[in-house]
Amino acid sequence: MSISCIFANVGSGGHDVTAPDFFRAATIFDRDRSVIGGGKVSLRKGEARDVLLVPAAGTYPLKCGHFLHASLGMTGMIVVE
Ligand SMILES: [Cu+2]
Repeated sequence: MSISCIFANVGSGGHDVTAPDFFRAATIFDRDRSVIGGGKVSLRKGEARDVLLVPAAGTYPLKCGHFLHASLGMTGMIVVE
């Protein structure tokens, strides 16, 4: 089953969703391959990106890859059941 993942940055600066294991395990539709670079989706302030994919079951870590952002708490987990 494919899902549409909406990544939205409502913060005051740039951020990304770095989850290389999640994106590597998922089937990414051709139209959205260019959105995911280096296992992450980069978002400018106020930007949102819609990515259509088929996720693989598992638990995957995610973080913001910007300098010090993960240490400020921008981390999480993606759980696909
Ligand atoms: Cu960040």
